[in-house]
Amino acid sequence: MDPVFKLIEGEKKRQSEGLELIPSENYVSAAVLEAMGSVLTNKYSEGYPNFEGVPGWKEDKIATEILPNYRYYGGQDNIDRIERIAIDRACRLFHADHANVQPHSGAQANNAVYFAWLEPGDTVLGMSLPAGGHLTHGAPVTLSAHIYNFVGYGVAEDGDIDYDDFEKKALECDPKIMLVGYSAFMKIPDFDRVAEIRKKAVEKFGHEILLMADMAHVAGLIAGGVHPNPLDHGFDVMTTTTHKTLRGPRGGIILSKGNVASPLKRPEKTLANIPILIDRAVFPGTQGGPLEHVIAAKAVAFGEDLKPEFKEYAANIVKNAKTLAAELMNYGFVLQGNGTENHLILADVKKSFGFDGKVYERALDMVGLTLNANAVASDKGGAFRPSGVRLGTPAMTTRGLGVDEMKTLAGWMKKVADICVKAGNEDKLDDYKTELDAIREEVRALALKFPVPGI
Ligand code: DSN
Repeated sequence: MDPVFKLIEGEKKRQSEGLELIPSENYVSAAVLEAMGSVLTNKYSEGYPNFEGVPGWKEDKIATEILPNYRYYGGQDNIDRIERIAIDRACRLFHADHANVQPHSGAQANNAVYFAWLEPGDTVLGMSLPAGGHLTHGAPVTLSAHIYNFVGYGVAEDGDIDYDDFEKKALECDPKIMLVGYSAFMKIPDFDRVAEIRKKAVEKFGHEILLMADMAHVAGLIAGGVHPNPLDHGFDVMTTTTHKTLRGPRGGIILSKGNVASPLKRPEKTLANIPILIDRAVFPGTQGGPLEHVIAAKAVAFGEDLKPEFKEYAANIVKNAKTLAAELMNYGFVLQGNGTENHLILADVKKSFGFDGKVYERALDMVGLTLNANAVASDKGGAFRPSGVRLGTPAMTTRGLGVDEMKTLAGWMKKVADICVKAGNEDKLDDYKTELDAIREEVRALALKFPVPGI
């Protein structure tokens, strides 16, 4: 047997016997796995299906409707229908006029929006990386930061967006895009306030400004109705990954408001035409052949996200996160923002206990609890020795863990923190192997009671 398959078995065991606390990870259903591992991976389909009738396209027309398309290869009958189902379901989930379901990832989705709307040198106002923004929101190491000018806004003492700073910068830097999005932020953004700031900036600078939301972390909460939807609050575009709270395959999508039409003709660069500009920017602008097996898996996941039980799942994610945050604070963990309003928790372990996030990440790995070391606001530790850890509840909630288990989990996290205080650094953790192994066995026993879907 190819050793790769042995390693896949090893990964199944790791996932089954441990608990996933990384807030950007989740477990897909067996149906999503099946669509992703299908023969659709054999097909080339550069271009797009015809958008006529989407959204609201009736899936029961699958067998009869004739579907002209904008593709560069033949043999697209099934592919076109699958992609139309994915587009229609994505539009319904997020109240969008159009969805591009082809981005291979969230980074590809963001880069396509920039390419659709900006000229080289144009300015984007986005959350800075140390404040919780994403690499693609302007980190100097990225391609987009080489092409465009990014101005970063920060978070205030309470962990929320510093809206005064946002407004001041918006009225100074002449942005072409104002971007709300993040990778480590636990408040609910005030989308209306940002829309108001856009109005002022448009009045001042006299040109259209694109309002963009990167909701990769909370898209599932939006779909589940427990988080506001930026597209309902004046935003033009929303990007997201599909594998986090949305619980689909790894990938990205772009939702937008505006005119939906053939991507073959270059439209005027206006906000009204943003869906067409985005389609052209994804293909051929920044990507080649779409991954239709992944698009099929996105469609299946969106079908699951539209079901009533997904609303319950989204509500439970938040309930679990709030419980876990409260328990951790009782144990002396200092949390950025003093808790959470979504699925994500950022703990400043340096301030709480004196060790850094990397030591804690390593120690928790040893007991089967997986999270990631993460910078906190105004971190002095740098990217490799950050002061905090980031964790969240989407994956555990999928497995069915509830508030009782969150309390148990917080207890284990405190015990591991006490061991880290004694050990001081990673090299000394092995001296406490007996204590760590005892916790590992408890974690394994609990994890096995809550099976991973699809395994
Ligand atoms: N890597 C993702 C996260 O963990 O937030 C963002 O791309």
